[in-house]
Amino acid sequence: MTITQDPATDTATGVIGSRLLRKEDPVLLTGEAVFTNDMKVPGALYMAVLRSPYAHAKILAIDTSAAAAMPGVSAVYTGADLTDLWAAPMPCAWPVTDDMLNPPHHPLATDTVNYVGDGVAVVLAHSDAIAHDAIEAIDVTYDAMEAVTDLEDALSDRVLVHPELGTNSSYTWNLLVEETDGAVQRAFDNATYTVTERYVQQRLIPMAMEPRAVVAVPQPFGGDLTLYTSTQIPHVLKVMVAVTLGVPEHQLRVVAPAVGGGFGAKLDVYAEELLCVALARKIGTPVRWNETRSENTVASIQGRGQIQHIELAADSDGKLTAVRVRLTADMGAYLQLITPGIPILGAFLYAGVYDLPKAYDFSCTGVFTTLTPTDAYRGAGRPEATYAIERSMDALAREIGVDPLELRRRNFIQPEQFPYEAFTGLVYDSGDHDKAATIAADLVGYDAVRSRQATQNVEGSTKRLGLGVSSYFEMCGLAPSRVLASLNYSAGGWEAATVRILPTAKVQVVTGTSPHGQGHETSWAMIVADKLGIDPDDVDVLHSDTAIAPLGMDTYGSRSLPVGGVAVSMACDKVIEKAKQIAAHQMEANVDDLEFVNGEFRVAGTPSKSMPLAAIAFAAFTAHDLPDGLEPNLEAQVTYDPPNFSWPFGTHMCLVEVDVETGDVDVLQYVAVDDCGNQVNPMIVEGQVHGGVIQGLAQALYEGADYDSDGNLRTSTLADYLVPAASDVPPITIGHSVTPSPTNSLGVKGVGEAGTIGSAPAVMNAIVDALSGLGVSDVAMPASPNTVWNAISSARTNSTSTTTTTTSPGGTP
Ligand code: MCN
Repeated sequence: MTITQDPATDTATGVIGSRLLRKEDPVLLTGEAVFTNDMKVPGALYMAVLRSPYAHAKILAIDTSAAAAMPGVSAVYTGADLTDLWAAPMPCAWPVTDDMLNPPHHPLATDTVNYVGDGVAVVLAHSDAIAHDAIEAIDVTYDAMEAVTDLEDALSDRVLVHPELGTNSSYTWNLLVEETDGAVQRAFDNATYTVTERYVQQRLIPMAMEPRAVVAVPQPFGGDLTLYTSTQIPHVLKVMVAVTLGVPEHQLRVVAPAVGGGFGAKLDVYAEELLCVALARKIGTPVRWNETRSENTVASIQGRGQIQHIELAADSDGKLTAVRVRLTADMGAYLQLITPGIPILGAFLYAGVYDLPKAYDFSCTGVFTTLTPTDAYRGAGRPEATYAIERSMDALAREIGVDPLELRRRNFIQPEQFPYEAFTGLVYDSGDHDKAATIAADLVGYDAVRSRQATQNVEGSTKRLGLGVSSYFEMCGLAPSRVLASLNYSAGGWEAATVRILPTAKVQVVTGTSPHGQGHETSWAMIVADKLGIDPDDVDVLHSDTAIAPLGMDTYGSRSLPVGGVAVSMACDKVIEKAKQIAAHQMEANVDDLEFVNGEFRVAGTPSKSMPLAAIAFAAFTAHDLPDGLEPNLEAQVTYDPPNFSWPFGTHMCLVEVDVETGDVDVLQYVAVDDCGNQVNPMIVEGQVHGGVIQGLAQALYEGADYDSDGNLRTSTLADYLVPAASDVPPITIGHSVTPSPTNSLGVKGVGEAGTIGSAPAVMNAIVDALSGLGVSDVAMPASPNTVWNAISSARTNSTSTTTTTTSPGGTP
């Protein structure tokens, strides 16, 4: 990977901004980290889940007798056996409309199965192997029904997934913003240019290195229970388990041990978590479950799954005058934790980074199918929105006959317009899109590539160069909580932090974030070290255990730094304020005369009179000589509800060479320029961007959950579902600009999803750019050689049956 840094902004002098190696890596790299599945729990019973092989079927009978009689099997339960254990259906925390339809969903199906992988029965046994053998011995009689796998067919209600609802549509959510009534239609009527595009966001299967795993351990005499689980959301999960199972919340502890990635798929409340807790309580024995890789492909949520219709209207200069979007979003068989809200998260981004007047019309219908439920996957709604606007901006550029980068520049929100109140009413905190685009263009050698293209993409050449551009906003750190309430989102947007200076001046930080690969232990230690003037090695970051960190909103949506990290910084400020009172008292100085520099309090103007933080920490511990009324000990807690979202942004560019004879796409160069405000640790930022880019690139070129018309997943192994290997990853050049956020004291914005948001449209725009000279105006994702070759062939067929010739700035006809 080539790393390029904007020299004007590479000015780190303190701990913040330095490229500190991650504190969490040695234990991971040496295999010493303890993941849920590594936990030794004497006496635990292993749970295995029998899953439906049908996408849609009635359960006529279940015979568990043979399984129950197998040696080593402790119990077998069907859905009907366990109905008394559920105090409430499985939770959906985002009822996006008041009339949203949400069929009751329990951890095991009882009458009907609604997707391949739906749980039907469980076995508890003395080993994992016995449990898996025993589920094979359960005999289920099904009456198969027609599957519903096609989104548009689902919308027609021809076959109902949940007949009791009377429709497959769960909800329709609208956002119409018009300066005056009819502004959108008028803009389209008066437009010089319009484009109408249809894109398909294929379903993706999140592939964390660690599949899910659960261990539920009840205390011997009833009462408390500890749930260890590979989750991103121990705090949210605790509340949801309490509500769904009727467990007293104060008797429940949730721990996320080392978690090997989540990418949104572990931001959920899963049937297996509820089953393990419910069964452990029922029988008073620890119960554990490990997801197999093949289960992971059907029993954990999937991402994306949308059909997008987008229309742009533009004036004679190519300035956008209106955007209209119609989405059909695949919910799958049931609504999981935030399934319905995912496309709504994108609703605010279909005008991208452009200065759109109040002429925006968005509508989304969430539709049930007989497929695995969908939910958050890295970017969650925002990559989809960015894909649609960025692909259609290229279509508009072709329509006008202007360079795609030039068209973007004509439409960018300008730096002086920030803070910018968007047509949606949301305020974008800060930005400089042209700067990010210019850095990207320089890194890719934009003009030189365009000339190479003109020379290379001549008639008859079999290798075509294409250059794709994508500019984006990443809407993250969603807050304040009352704004989330206006979207019907059931959780808050705040985060909690405690900073505790121990008697020997070592520091404990307790955070409500729950890292699973993002490096919070390092980043939070850096923030504290910078603030307190100490060594980052002297800071220990405690997280992901509700007994240690009882308050939190967890990790997702690139929120942890702009909300949780800022809370840590604020807790440092609070602890310094308390320490200052002790220092003033002990130095017999006025509090207002003290300054805190490099870890010590000094009397302003009298540098010889100082007291280090370490001395104050010990004084706070002994409490022998504190100011009257001041509580002993040096710790502060903050719960921070930010006043606004944070808005990272950037421009990605991708250079490809497409072999028109085979459809093979070779990514020659990838440039990602991301601006996430001030960077706490540039190395972690680059890692996040790098991983994110590869996930977007994977959607563009390789990955897709492919189902047959009966609802069977055809890509259920890693031989069929093409997660890119290291050798598939092209050279990635990372650059960045720094535009601090004015919303928080650290000036930071999140970055965890940026790479994924920017990358898929950059890659696909590059492919279409390479082939536009051949009449290709769209290629579906994933752009496998076969798909690309078919797109070329049908364009050739069309061009021989018409006299129209298509031209583009990128290609030669
Ligand atoms: N960071 C920084 N300076 C910035 C922005 C971020 O140094 N200006 C650092 C932060 O301090 C933190 C990391 O970058 O160490 C990511 O911070 P942030 O952007 O706040 O994102 P979160 O920590 O909230 O992570 C969530 C995000 C999401 S939504 C997905 S999905 C995702 C991702 O992070 N899943 C991941 N990155 C992942 N990385 C790994 N290894 N595994 C996953 O499952």
